[in-house]
Amino acid sequence: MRCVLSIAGSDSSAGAGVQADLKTFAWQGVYGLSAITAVTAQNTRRILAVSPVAPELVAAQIDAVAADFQIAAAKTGLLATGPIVTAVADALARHGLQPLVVDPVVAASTGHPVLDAAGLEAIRVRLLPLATVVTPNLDEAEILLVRPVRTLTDMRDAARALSQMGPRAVVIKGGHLRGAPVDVVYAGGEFTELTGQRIATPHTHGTGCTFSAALAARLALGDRVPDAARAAKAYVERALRQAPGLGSGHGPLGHL
Ligand code: PXL
Repeated sequence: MRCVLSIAGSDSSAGAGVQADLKTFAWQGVYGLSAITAVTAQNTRRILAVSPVAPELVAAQIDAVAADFQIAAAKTGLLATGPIVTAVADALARHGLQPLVVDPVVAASTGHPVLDAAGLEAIRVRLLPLATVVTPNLDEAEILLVRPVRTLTDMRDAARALSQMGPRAVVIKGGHLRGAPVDVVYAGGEFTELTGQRIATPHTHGTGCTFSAALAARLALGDRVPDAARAAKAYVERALRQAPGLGSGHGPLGHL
């Protein structure tokens, strides 16, 4: 069985973070490993607290599983601080963990800080050069590039600009576009546009984590980036349709 490592935060509501990743991996038929970077206290309404894990302990979790499992792909999610991003980048390089999906969790939709300024810069300088694919949404692309990314044309320009920062491929997710949610995939110098269906539901918590986890699983199973992105998008759409309707805010997806 292929093994995929999630390096991400714990979500007490289990809709995002490592919990979403492990459910996604299970559904995709890969064995999920995890290295927890931070513990969050949150529900479907908001994040109440984020406590980063010591960078040495984050590295120790990666070292422990890399010493004993053949890891077919990895993904990163919430990383919280500059020292954690650095420890993760060092560990990924030390173990040659590839392919690597970087989900740039630079801001939470609810506004609670999830990454410090040093962490943002370390994602740009240390993590993006290691990435097989980086998967920002529009807001995350704006924060990484420090410029507006609002239209399909902006997304194509942003994908080129982000690829200059080192990742082999870029997927900019268009879930926040007005109109049809089109994802822009830039891989091997070619664009692929994935047009999805907008699903009317408030239960969208963890869509970004779920997409990047499914993408990592598909890469582990041998898909090329555009096919992996198409499969991941289809999985998120299905999980949105099957959301169990839990909580009074933005509830979790139906991963299984
Ligand atoms: O979707 C970003 C995200 C990532 N990781 C964790 C989270 C969230 C958002 O809630 O809680 C642990």
